[in-house]
Amino acid sequence: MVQKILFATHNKNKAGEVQQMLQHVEVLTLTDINFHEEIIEDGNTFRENAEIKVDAIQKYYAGDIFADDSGLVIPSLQGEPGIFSSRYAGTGQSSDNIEKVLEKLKHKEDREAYFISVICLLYQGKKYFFEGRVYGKILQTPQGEGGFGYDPIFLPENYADSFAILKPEEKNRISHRGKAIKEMKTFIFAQN
Ligand code: ITT
Repeated sequence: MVQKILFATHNKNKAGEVQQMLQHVEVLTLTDINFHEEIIEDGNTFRENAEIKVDAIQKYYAGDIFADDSGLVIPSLQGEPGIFSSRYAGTGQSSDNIEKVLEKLKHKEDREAYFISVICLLYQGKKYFFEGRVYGKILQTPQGEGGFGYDPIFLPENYADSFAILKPEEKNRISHRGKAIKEMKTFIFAQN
């Protein structure tokens, strides 16, 4: 059984969600190992960027490591914000990213979108990948105070509330990250 795993992230919201799903495992983050450098995510895909994060940390940490690269994909905007989700508006502020999405969708009828999470896991020296997606729509205006990033404007399919209104357990149950983590968990358990 894995007792401890390093989640190669600087994002506290992601770390909180993941710790809730891996309750019997100690999930360390980059803060816990005192890694404060920026990792340059210059890959062209979520998968490449997830692997870049793991590779950057391998030299500093000897145990099992995983990284999540995730984002919001809007087909009617040619896939934007996609791999640029965290830096879409260029200010590092989620409210600005949301505003940019709403502005670009202003005259579009098609507001379909999905979140995707790709996890790269380095487990006992070998790399494995897991993916999760959740489909839905972009709301006309932000709704709710919870969650992070684009949560206030994302309405998951078959739900009446945005990700920022759903309880954290409910978001985890249906979210892109929740699904990818569940797959990783199943994989790790099967190895033991
Ligand atoms: P790390 O690379 O340190 O893990 P990050 O926030 O930079 O943190 P990403 O490069 O994977 O992570 O960018 C993901 C962005 O996509 C994130 O900052 C949000 O803007 C958005 N995003 C991903 N998952 C989300 C979720 O569950 N809810 C809302 N927005 C999400």
